[in-house]
Amino acid sequence: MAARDVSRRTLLKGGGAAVAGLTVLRVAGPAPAFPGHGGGEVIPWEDQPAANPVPNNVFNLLVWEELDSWLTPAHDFFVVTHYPIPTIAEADYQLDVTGLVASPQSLSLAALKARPRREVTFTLECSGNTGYPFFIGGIGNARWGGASLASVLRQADVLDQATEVVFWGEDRGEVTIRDNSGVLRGGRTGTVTPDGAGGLDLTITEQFARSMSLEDAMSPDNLLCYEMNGEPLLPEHGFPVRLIAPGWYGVANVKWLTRIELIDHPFRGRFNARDYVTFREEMHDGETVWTFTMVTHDRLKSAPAKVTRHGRRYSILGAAWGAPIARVEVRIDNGPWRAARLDRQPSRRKRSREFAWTFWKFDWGTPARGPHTVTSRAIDVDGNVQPAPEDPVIANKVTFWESNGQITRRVRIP
Ligand SMILES: Nc1nc2c(c(=O)[nH]1)N[C@H]1C(S)=C(S)[C@@H](COP(=O)(O)O)O[C@H]1N2
Ligand SMILES: [Mo]
Repeated sequence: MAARDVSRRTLLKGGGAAVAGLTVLRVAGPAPAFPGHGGGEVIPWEDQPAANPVPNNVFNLLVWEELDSWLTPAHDFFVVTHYPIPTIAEADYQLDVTGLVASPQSLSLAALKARPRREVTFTLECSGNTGYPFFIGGIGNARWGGASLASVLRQADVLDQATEVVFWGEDRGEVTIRDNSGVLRGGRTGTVTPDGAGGLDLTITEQFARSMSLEDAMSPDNLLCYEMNGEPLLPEHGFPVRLIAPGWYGVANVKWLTRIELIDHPFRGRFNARDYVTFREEMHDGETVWTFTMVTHDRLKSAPAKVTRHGRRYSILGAAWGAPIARVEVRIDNGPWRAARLDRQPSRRKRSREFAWTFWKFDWGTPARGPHTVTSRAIDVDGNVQPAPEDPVIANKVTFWESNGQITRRVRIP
């Protein structure tokens, strides 16, 4: 389609006014703490998360009762890894831009740092967060610094037939795939073994990779990120370079990024096509059908963080994220929804470029002693409401990904 080709070329050459006018959001000054929310006695939730069954792959989870700063310190920021954390020496680091490009690139860390530095404050959430009883703290907010991905892609001179961009991490590990075809030979490195159910398993070493469309990759928000809260990335967060794709669930934010490959077909690696796929059982025209969708953009969500007591008065603090937030409402027990007060950061007026969580506060007054439930729901600037548990988008979902339904916590007032 001609119109699409023109806009695509405009995007790639950076010629359009829309592209020229866009810069990644800059946050001025130091990190706003938790303004006006200091002190008080924290009343811990009664429903504490279950023990973590995978402490090597998932750690540093946010403890909601301890939330006390708008930016999450890097050392406290949750980590999700699927393979062992690779060690990359800064001197050896190269980012290759390959595949369907006219000018392949090989960029050192120094070369990336020499490019104009961009910043974005973005709340990164794992799409599995709040999908499992142990996993309720897979979220953090940081100020990410780096170079524009779009400008590097333009420099590589992407060929017209390229449609998709694969981001390869340096980490890799063994994965076992069921050999449904029954004809796989195992390849050069893979091993085929009986799966115990009359079939065969193929075990291969797979490298972490995630793709997005070229159009999504060209978003001016995306960073080849080498800094977190003004410091070099920690090894567990992707040192020396990771992709930061603001507005996308964690899995798209590829750590230890060493290769960017332009291709002309959909990429079907583990993290696009096998893991991080949401299954729903839906009714279409009276028939039960299963739908399978890839985890992509963040979804509207909020959570109560903690209940605090000042003398006899109680308040509830929380966070909302995943979309530009207009309102947050709180429900105590089965009472009516009542408005919470939002904290607004100065940067947040440019609402379409809002990628950081909003903190909110609810004055509870002097609740009756005993057990209570606290539920929050966020409403975005388009009027969308964070779904209730019985909303079909949540109720029909059988996988734990994208669990953005309303969260209810339990607390006992002493
Ligand atoms: N190379 C690589 N990148 C990765 C992952 C990984 O295992 N390997 N995990 C992804 C997932 S699922 C999440 S939620 C985020 C977590 O980023 P963090 O560990 O810095 O919080 O990294 C993403 N990027
Ligand atoms: Mo994740």
